[in-house]
This record gives sequence, structure tokens and C-alpha cells, in this order.
Amino acid sequence: MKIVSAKVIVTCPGRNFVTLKIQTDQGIYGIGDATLNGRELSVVSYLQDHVIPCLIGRDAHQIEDIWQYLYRGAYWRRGPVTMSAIAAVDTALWDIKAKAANMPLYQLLGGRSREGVLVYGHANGKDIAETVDEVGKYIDMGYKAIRAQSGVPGLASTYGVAGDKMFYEPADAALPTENVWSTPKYLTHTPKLFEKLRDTYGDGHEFLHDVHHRLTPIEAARLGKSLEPYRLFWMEDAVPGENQEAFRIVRQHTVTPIAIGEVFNTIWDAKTLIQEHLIDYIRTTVVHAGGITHLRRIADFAALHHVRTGSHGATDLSPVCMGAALHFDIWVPNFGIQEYMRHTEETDAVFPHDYKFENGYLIPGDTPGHGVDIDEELAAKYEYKPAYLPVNRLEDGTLWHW
Ligand code: CS2
Ligand code: MG
Repeated sequence: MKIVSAKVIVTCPGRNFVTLKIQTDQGIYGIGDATLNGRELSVVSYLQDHVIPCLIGRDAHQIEDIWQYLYRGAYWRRGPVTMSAIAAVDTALWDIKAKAANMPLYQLLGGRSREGVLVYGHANGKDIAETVDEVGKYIDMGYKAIRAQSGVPGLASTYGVAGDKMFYEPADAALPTENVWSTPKYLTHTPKLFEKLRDTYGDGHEFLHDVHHRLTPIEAARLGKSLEPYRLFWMEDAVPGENQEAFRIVRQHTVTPIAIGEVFNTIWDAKTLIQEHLIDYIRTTVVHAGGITHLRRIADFAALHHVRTGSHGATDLSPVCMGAALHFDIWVPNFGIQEYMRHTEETDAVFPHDYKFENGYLIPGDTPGHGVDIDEELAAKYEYKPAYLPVNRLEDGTLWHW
């Protein structure tokens, strides 16, 4: 089965998405997500100018060989742009193979290991009272696991606290907006939020929290320790991940489970973290970590070290990524949890899909392939709009981690 053409589709149904569509000589096509938030057009160019010309005429069934060709063959390895482009090709090829086999993708990976994929939703509020109410709404919707983020007294805005409670969209301006951050204020405030959540809702739900890479190792250790009484499912991205050894300090001090990986793009970003048992959950996902082929490699390595998966699933990962991730999740033996931020109705209409939310779980459908398509006519109506993530400064003006 030969690849005869491939094209990149850019659309903005409320936010930007980049999708690769690969067509074969047997009339079967596959699609893959290539969205890199705030840097979308660099992946478009990487695909159009450097990848697509190398794909034409290749056997669409040779997923592994094509992966190696794009990774090793480019000489310049790794990085979010390269790995998102490779992921898009890989996802589209798995979609094609599964359609050719007339099977849902999870069957090719090894079949279902579970009935549904446990997901967590995002509750947030301007203060503790509002956040506690928002968590209650997620509980009412059937969620078993909920991430909670709250505004911090004395800070005008905080990561994860949204205007629109259902559809949080951090890439909110044509040029980056600026937020102000104070670690001391945050560290004093956050344990109070989780204390209130446990007091209000008891022990029946999992609670998660995202620190968004804002602490030093010893500060993260302190936060993890202060959250221990409230039994978090995980503390996410406590420290920037470039220096993996930094997590040794966090690990020495706290038994709060540790998750990281949404900005990682290969197994090398997590090698020390995993092999030294410094984390509990690896958050790499299909689009930013080289597709199903590479994610499987990361998950297998993680399984040897008792690390489970917890894939990133924010709104900037398109329904195409979510569909593929769910096929992966329903199979992967060391599954932990899947993030699920709902897409808007406009986005869902551009990307018709067969996965559904039921009682705290997402269930992939049985359509051959990964179960997500793109309505190109509708996609064409939404033109690309520059949109950036914010930047973050300390109260004295120092640029900090967003
Ligand atoms: C976040 C994301 O979902 C998460 O855990 O950290 O909202 C992240 O900030 C965005 O996906 C960035 O593109
Ligand atoms: Mg995060």
C-alpha cells in the first residue's frame, strides 16, 4: 500500500490545530495531530517542506521503518517540532493500518486491557470557595478524578484559573500576556485548598494538582510534604524537567506521587526520572512524543520501574490526538490516568469522533482506525489565528517559568 499524497490542514475552530492527512493508493487515508501550541506553523513547515516529500511512494505499512527514517535519517534528532511532525506521520500510519485491517487501533496494539479509560477533569476557581464548588460540579458530572487549581490571594491571575470554566484556553492572545507569580503566596495557599476539598467531599475521589514547573526542588519537596495528609493522586510538573536529577531532592522528602512529562518529546527526557524511580506517572502523549510507536517504547520502559502513564490531554491536543491516546490507554498495561479537557462544540464538529465519556471514563469506539476524522470543508472555514501562551514574572519583574 503506497503513500500517494499527504497534506497539512490548519484550522482554528476557537483555537489552532494542525492535522496531517496521508492518502494511499488503495483509497485508505489516515490522519495525525501535529499541533504544537503557540508554535504551530513551525511544524507545518517541517512537515510540508521536509517530511512529506520523503513520504511519497513509501509503503504505508512500514510504520517502524518510516519512524526510524524520520528520526535517525534527519540527523537532527528530538525536539518538540521534529517529534510532533514524526508523531503526526506515525498516528496517520497507525490509523491507515487499522483501517486496512478493519479493526479499531487498540486491537493492533494488543487489545483491550480494561473497560474504560479513567480520566480527570479540570476544576478551577478564583478562590478556594469557588474551586470547591467547581470540583462539586465535576463530581456531579460523574468524574472520579479531578484536578483542582485555585487563584492565589494577592495575585491578579494564576495558572489554570479560567474565565470559561468548561473550556479553559491558556493560549489567549495574539502576543503573550503577562502573569505575576509569587512562590511564597502559592505555597501558603495551596494546602488549604486540598484540606477544604477533603473536608467537603471526603475520600471517595482522586484529586490532582498542577504546579506548572514553578518551584525549585526544595520548594516542591515542601509542597509535596504539606499535601501528604490530603492524599493527592499526583503533584504535576513541580520543578522544570530539564535537569532530571533535581527530582532526587523532591523524592527524598515526600511520598506525594509525582507526575511530569507533558513537555517531554522522547524517552531521553525521562530516562533518569524513570530508571531512578523518581516519578510515579509519565505524562508524555501521542502528539508531542513521537506518536504511538515512541509512546509505546516509553511506556514499556516505565513499566519496568513501576511508573504508570498519565497522558497530557489539554485542549491544545486535538481530538485526533485524544482518539489515538485513548486506543493507547485502553491497551497499555501500566495505564494510570488520562487528562481530559473538553473541546468546544466547534472543535468537535471539525473533528467527528467516536469516543464518549461515561461515568468518569472515556471509552474509545470500535470504528476501524483511531476513530477520529476531519471535516475538511468545515475546517477551511476557520482561518489560522496567531495565539500565544502567557509568560510569567515574579513580583519584582524577573521572568519566571510559565
Ligand atoms: C497543562 C496545559 O494540561 C495541563 O496539564 O499544563 O494546560 C498546558 O499548559 C498547555 O497544554 C500548554 O500548551
Ligand atoms: Mg500540566
